[in-house]
Amino acid sequence: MRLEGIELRLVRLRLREPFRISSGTTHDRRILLVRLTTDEAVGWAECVAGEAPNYSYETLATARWALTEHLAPAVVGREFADPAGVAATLDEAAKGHRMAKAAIEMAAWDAAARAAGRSLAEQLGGQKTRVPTGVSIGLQPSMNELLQAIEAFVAEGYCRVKLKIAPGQDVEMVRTVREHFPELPLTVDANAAYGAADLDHLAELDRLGLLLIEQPFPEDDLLLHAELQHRIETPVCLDESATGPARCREALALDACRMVNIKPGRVGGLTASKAIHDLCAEADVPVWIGGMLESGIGRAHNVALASLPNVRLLGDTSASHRYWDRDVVDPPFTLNGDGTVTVPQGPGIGVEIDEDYLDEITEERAAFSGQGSAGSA
Ligand code: NPG
Repeated sequence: MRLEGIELRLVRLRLREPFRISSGTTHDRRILLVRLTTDEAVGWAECVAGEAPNYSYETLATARWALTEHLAPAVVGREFADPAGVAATLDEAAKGHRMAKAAIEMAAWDAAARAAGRSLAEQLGGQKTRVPTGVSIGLQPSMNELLQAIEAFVAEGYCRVKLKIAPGQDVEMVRTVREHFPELPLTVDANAAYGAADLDHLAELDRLGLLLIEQPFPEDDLLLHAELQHRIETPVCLDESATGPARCREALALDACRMVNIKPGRVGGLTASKAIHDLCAEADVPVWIGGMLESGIGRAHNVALASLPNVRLLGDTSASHRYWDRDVVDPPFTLNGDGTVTVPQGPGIGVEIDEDYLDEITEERAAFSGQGSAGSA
């Protein structure tokens, strides 16, 4: 495919409720969307970087800079055999900046699938037509509000709940939740909020029947994750640390985790996601698909990826209504009666982009064409 043009659009979407993790709170999502044109089809994707560098060093501002100055110019006007070729060229153009790269690479996957007349799920090798789905609940102001939130999501049909934890809101909080919901499939996520001094304390979570403990320690500390994993039976799961296939291989070799949360936006796109999926499958390590409060565009990519066979755990691929009053795709993602989300079967990401609504919420746009010129509209 010849990559003819890229349009970047910055949109603002208001979350129905603010989302708080150990390192910060998100109220609105300002999302950079990529619309990529090839000689055969158009593809869409979104950049998952947030406004503050609290989840990762990448932000909306760094992604925009990397996309504008280095990544879009490196691929526009060039011919590629497949999206993996786009990923390789992006890697040659810049180190790091995986969230920025993923936005282009994933749009290339959408375009390639549309050009082939296949769904993105099929193009990726996915087999499931529905994926069971969990929900991630942000830190709540009080125990009561947390219990009520869990109650409401369980009543809606979510089959697994992920709780955010942070120092001061951890073992006791999870124990209370467990007492109220003895059978609920439950996970916890610390977003790297703990250190070596917390090993004994975190080991107490082992008795609470959790499916996994996600990213307790800083991103660059695989050894500390391995130390916790050796002390407990609950699987340790990596998110922030799992930056790509090589890092995942290291983590598995060190027994630093026994499960992996794959977020295509975090690892540079769907090519790297598939590689992580495959190497975990070989090691018999189950994976699941995380979420970054995506619009329906990023959600469609995540749901397609969740249809792969080694995605054996429920992900944070919740329905549109969990996040937005109105999503940017049609139809929006909804929760089926059995707690699943349907994997779109139409070409590419398989949902229509609501361009009228996008126009309403667009703050800025910039275009890159084959002539290498960048212009704003
Ligand atoms: O449902 O998309 C969702 C949110 C899932 O908890 C979730 N995401 O650390 O995994 C995370 C967390 C997150 C959200 C991280 C926003 C960064 C920003």
